[in-house]
Amino acid sequence: MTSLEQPILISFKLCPFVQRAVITLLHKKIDFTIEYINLQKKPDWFLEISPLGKVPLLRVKDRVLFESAVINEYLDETHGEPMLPKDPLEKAEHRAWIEFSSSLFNAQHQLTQARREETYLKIEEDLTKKLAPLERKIGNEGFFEGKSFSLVDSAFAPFLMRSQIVADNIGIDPVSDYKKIVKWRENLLSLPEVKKSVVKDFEDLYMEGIFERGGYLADQ
Ligand SMILES: N[C@@H](CCC(=O)N[C@@H](CS)C(=O)NCC(=O)O)C(=O)O
Repeated sequence: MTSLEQPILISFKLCPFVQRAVITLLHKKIDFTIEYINLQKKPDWFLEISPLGKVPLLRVKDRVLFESAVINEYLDETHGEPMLPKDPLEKAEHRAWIEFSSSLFNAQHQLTQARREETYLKIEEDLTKKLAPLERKIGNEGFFEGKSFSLVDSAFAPFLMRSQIVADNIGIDPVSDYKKIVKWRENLLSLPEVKKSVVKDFEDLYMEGIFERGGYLADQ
């Protein structure tokens, strides 16, 4: 594959939605180019091609794909072993959990922004409640289901990585009460496609962002 034919992923270093696509690209061993932009100062060329002004975008030939879940399905359908079940009912269920994972990113982001303790605790309580059905649903072997890495694993890994970073650096971990999710996190974070899905200084950048925002979490 020449570099001109390689997909180009338009990215932002801290974005969990971008990370999902990187994980899938790495898992499928697809050659790709990554191009970082500054979301505070979006380039004109990006605004011209991004319908929602959001990353990730995947440029493939003369087309532009947006929405991480859609990008991942495209990558899955065009490369290697399928990462979604064949059975339509099971596939729909996996897609539903991928949708669910996006709501966790939002809650996790809100946690890093909450200023007052009361606001923080309310968001944390809601997030913890949300994790209960996930704990019931997931398997006990370190993956969402069974023994192989699926698009659902790819979709949740960025949330799990960020929760581990906050646990390590601040000692707060809404996931810790859920034994299966903890095991799942441990396994996913040990996989090369997940480890290599972020820039080398990701942990520092993520923590810097939290401290710069100066919210409740930064004071712990
Ligand atoms: N639903 C989208 C969400 C993408 C998203 O929210 N990206 C954020 C960065 S993490 C973004 O580009 N924000 C820029 C903005 O909203 O102006 C997806 O799954 O791709």
